[in-house]
Amino acid sequence: MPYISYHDKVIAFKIVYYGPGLSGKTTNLTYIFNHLPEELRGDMLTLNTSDERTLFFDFFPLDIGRIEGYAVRFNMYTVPGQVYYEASRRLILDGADGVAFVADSQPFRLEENIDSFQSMQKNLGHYGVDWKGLPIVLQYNKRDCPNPIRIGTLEQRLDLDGIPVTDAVAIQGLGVMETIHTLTRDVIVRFKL
Ligand SMILES: Nc1nc2c(ncn2[C@@H]2O[C@H](COP(=O)(O)OP(=O)(O)OP(=O)(O)O)[C@@H](O)[C@H]2O)c(=O)[nH]1
Ligand SMILES: [Mg+2]
Repeated sequence: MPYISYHDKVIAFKIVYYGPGLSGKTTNLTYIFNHLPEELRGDMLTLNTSDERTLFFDFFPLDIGRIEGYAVRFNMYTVPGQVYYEASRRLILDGADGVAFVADSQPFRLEENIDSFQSMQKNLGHYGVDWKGLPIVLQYNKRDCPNPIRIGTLEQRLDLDGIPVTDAVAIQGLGVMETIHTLTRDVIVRFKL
């Protein structure tokens, strides 16, 4: 559930970009950040290793307007994808209202996508959250790579019937806005129900 301040009239949702290392989570967030009007967003915080990998998380707040008198904010996060940061990933997932799962379409990354999705399911379960009830968008990123995995592969392997899917070349901005629009719409719809 989002954080609601009745006093300040603010509703804050948490959006998390999850996925295996180097799948393009930070690239998605940076693109969104750079293509928003400045007045809608706060500063972007990135904590990187020396080789540009996410160390803990990336973050920026996005104010999208008002719903019934309440200012609506999306707090946008990425997790670090490298295998040994599992504890950080779990921590960042706490309280997520929606997840964009950024998969890497390169064929040799298939199993890492699957492991990462399963770790997300497990980490949500740790907080008592059934991932099936959570808005999730599955983004097949890096569609510009040679022989990208077929769309549908991950849904089939992970039994994800009906999950919203987008395809993207995040490095060129393709599919990035579509992914976040789909996700934020689903998050708001779920909240209003
Ligand atoms: N060819 C191609 N490269 C991409 C695409 N999206 C991202 N990349 C590249 O992939 C590399 C990793 O991108 P990041 O956004 O840092 O990946 P990440 O998922 O944040 O990685 P971690 O922080 O380690 O989990 C960078 O060199 C990006 O430029 C894409 O659509 N196509
Ligand atoms: Mg990153």
